[in-house]
Amino acid sequence: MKCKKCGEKASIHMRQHKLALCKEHYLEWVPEQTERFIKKYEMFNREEKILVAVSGGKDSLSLWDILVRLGYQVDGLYLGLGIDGGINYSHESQRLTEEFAQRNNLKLHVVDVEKEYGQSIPMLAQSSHRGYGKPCAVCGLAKRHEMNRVARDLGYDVLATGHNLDDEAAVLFGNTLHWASDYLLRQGPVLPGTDGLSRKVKPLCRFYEREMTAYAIMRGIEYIYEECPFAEGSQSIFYKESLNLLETARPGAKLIFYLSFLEAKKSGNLFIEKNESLRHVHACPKCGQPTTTPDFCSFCRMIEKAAAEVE
Ligand code: Q46
Ligand code: ZN
Ligand code: ZN
Repeated sequence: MKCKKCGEKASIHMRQHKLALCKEHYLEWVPEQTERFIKKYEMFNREEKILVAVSGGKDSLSLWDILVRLGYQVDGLYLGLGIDGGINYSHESQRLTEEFAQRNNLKLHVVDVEKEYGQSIPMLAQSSHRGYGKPCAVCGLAKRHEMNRVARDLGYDVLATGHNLDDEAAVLFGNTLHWASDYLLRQGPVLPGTDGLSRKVKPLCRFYEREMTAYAIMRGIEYIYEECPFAEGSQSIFYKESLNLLETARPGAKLIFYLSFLEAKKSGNLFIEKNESLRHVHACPKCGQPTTTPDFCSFCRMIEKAAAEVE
């Protein structure tokens, strides 16, 4: 297989695009495509301040790398979740993130959830009679809350995450199986900001996971290979594997699934009634972030209850 641009030996072949490229041209192609998606979905411009949530994984570090190469004003945010799992996941992912920032002379904010609130994610998940139970539910809630808080407090215009096509297609698959209409309405490359909530963007949402792995490796980015120990056996992994079966038989199926959804949504052809509850938004009296739950937001309630149990 030869590179379509220069005819040298190709390093990657993307069947769904019918495109093969050598290392040099692949490392040019990825930022070019990213720039195209940023413009197409009107994610942000070069005057805006961007905060990218970095986990130490290949996607978020590559996203940071790409945005810097494209000349955007972008700083990083690492959230310390206190997840151990034998491989000391949090410690290792933080070390790799800090190294990346240092090596490239980039500004990184580090927030430790346990230091900030007196509880790590596993502690919050373990606290009894709260009903939050699963670590990923607690973790997702805490991550969304903290990313938003830091972006707001430090004056960033946009929050960027490294979700790739495999992530987005798996979420879409799950939401479709459950016909979760309010989630479907909110899914997309851009979630517009509202009062107190930053705009959220996913510039890598059209890249396959293997394309991001190839990018990280070709760029020599050192990232954490291990998955979070809580990810094992999760539903989203099962959805990803199911979609991979489909993709093997029909190259491009994942991309078509996701892009057709975006098209249907844009043209108003999704038969979803607007959820009433989305409209009753008020500011949480404790942290000021918008919420639809009565009184305090779910995050502040979770922290309060967990703290009360410790006392
Ligand atoms: S970090 Fe958190 Fe993920 Fe680990 S506990 Fe679950 S949600 S799996 S992306
Ligand atoms: Zn080439
Ligand atoms: Zn709150």
